[in-house]
Amino acid sequence: MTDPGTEEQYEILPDDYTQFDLSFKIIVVGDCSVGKSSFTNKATRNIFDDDYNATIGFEFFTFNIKMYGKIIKLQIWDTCGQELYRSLITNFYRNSSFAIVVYAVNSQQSFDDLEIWFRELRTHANPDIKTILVGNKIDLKDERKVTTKQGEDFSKLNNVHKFIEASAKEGINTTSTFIYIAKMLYEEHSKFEEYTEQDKEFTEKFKINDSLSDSIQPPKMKKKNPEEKERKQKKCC
Ligand SMILES: Nc1nc2c(ncn2[C@@H]2O[C@H](COP(=O)(O)OP(=O)(O)OP(=O)(O)O)[C@@H](O)[C@H]2O)c(=O)[nH]1
Ligand SMILES: [Mg+2]
Repeated sequence: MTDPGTEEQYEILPDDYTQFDLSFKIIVVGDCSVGKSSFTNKATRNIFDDDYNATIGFEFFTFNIKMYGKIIKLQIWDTCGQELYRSLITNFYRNSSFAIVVYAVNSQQSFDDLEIWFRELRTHANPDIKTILVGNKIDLKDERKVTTKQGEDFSKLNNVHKFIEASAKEGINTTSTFIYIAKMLYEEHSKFEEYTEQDKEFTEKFKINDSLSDSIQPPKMKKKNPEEKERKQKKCC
């Protein structure tokens, strides 16, 4: 994949940055243990943990980025994959602009269960929600069960906006996915807004192309404190 551009085209801001011009809600769903939290943590805080800490209910992340002269805030709801909590999650689908649906390429079951997650989306989300399908854990080359072609075929059949394969562990296609989402949402939003001359000039000067880059990383953040980690249970399924 090619790089979406040089550093000056966007600036990733700290996740506790409070100002913003536009804010959008993103939901992350998929079976338990496929790497939803790892993917989001790596993308937004540049943290990866080899230990499994199952999400209880949901966890909230933010991704702030300045592009086209505007600060865009993505409010990311990382949900847990346990069936027990599925009815709780349905509340989070509402008003989400993008859904990131994750499976693990080394888990046939998580790929088969995509049918369930897309059915949930069709039932509970806004009809115009966009989806990104992520085949995670591509670093586990020897354990791969789901081919890239299978992911692509599923995406075509289910009107997936973008299909990517990723590795939260190696930081492949993590942050760039959120940059891509911010860009798509900004462009969609700006269709409804009249551009000022200044905005137009900025857009021309700092054109960002559509492709993802697998090499972009956000600034390294501190690890979670031990008490917060303790609150999480070790295994969910
Ligand atoms: N090798 C490898 N391991 C990964 C990757 N992503 C996540 N993992 C590991 O997979 C396990 C589960 O990751 P989580 O991010 O907690 O999975 P989850 O989907 O959030 O799980 P729930 O919160 O229970 O729904 C952890 O041990 C991670 O370290 C990856 O890209 N490669
Ligand atoms: Mg999780």
